Amino acid sequence: MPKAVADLRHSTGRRLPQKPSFLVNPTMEIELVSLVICPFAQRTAITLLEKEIDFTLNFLNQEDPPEWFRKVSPLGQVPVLRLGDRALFESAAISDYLDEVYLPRLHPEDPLTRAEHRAWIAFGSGMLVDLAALCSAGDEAAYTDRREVLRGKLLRLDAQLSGGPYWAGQRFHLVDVSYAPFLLRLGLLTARRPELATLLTPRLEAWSDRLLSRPSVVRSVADDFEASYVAFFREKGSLVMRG
Ligand SMILES: N[C@@H](CCC(=O)N[C@@H](CS)C(=O)NCC(=O)O)C(=O)O
Repeated sequence: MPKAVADLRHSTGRRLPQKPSFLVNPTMEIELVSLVICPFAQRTAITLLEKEIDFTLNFLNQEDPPEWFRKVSPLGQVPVLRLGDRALFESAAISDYLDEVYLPRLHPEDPLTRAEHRAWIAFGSGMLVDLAALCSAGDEAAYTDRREVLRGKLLRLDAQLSGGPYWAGQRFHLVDVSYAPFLLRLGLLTARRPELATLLTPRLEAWSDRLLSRPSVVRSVADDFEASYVAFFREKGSLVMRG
């Protein structure tokens, strides 16, 4: 097991005190089922770490997924969060559940603002798909096309940012969590293709720096994350990962 994975096991959960007891069984085992390179599962890991919830991280063997996984994950996707004898799939549903049950609250209290944050989280999910498409592009034309799609979306994102340091100002929210995996990957790609640095406006760059230095984000990936990420897309004939 990679060191970073073992490190994830140590923390103590803090639960909302006023919640009815049926919401949380204090002895419930929590297990995050992940894939090393999965940005959606990374969102879940960051959320668990931010809330200091005890959990075990396990990586799925995609070649031979266990029977229980096939049952609980209808699309065969991670993350899956096992909670005792129940299980959740879909990273946004998992985050919402964790936020309702564990402190600190990472969604805004105001319902309208919370809905706006959820909408931008969904927008960020689309950007994760766009980024995977950029990584999978096998030639310059496809790569450039994907890069420009991302540039347009990042400009939309820039227009949403507050004065910082986080999305909505001083407080860190789930919407910040949701973009950290994207920004981490973009940083790795920029080291390989320096022109990608032009995708980030100064505000986006400052936000990215702040998110990527957050301990929960640093600890949310396994030691072999970068090597696995490069290898995964290299196998697909990726232009960016070549060489
Ligand atoms: N909408 C899902 C997306 C999850 C997803 O795309 N997971 C990918 C890995 S990053 C996966 O498990 N892929 C395996 C497959 O589709 O067979 C979520 O937010 O949880």
